[in-house]
Amino acid sequence: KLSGDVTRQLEEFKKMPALYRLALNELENKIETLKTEWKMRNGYSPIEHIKCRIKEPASILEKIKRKGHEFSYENMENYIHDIAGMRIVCAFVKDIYQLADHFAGREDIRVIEVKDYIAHPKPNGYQSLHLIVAVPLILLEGTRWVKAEIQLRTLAMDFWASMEHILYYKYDSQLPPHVADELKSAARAADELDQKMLRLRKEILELTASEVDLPVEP
Ligand code: 0O2
Repeated sequence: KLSGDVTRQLEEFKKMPALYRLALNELENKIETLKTEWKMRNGYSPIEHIKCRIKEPASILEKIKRKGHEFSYENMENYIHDIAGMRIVCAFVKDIYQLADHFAGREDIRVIEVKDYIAHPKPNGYQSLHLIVAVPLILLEGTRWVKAEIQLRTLAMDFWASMEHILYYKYDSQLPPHVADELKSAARAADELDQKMLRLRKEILELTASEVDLPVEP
């Protein structure tokens, strides 16, 4: 006969995919609302597009192992924060921080942790702002706050990260140094592209403002 604790863990484990899926749907709705409202207000939304995914069981197991833990429901809850994952792709870096500030001020999203790989890129060149958040799910048993990871990136950062993911991420052996250097230099190129686009935006805004005599946005 299974002990009470194991039975409870099994029950939780069975409910898990549905809970994460529902929480992710809630989060997606919030972001869609925000996107539409921003567009109606300013004619422009800082959100280019969003993508959601639930982590595959095999990938959860592999990540717990990679982090040096045994598989258990507790370890999964404690160490894996990105079972529900959302990626928000923005046009400009300043949009990313504007969104992160917005999330920090909301009552229906708790920001638990911020990992700023834009200010501090990973050694391989990876850039993104990661937020570990919790969103409330109103269930019959009461309110349950479910964790999710939001990755915020520019289009250029997303291009680099998607390519790197295809090419190398989770590749088991060491990369030859010249390949690692090339990847890093591609990340710098993405960063330069972001900065160039921001300069262009500023110039275009200045031109538009001078034509119609409007104050220029900072
Ligand atoms: P997948 O397959 O994309 O889901 P920690 O903060 O140390 O507890 P964690 O969760 O590894 O652990 O934190 P981190 O570094 O914030 O990474 C979370 C996710 O960010 C990864 O999930 C990737 O999606 C993405 N990521 C992080 N580093 C890189 C990188 O160097 N290149 C790319 N392309 N993506 C990266 P997974 O589960 O590792 O992978």
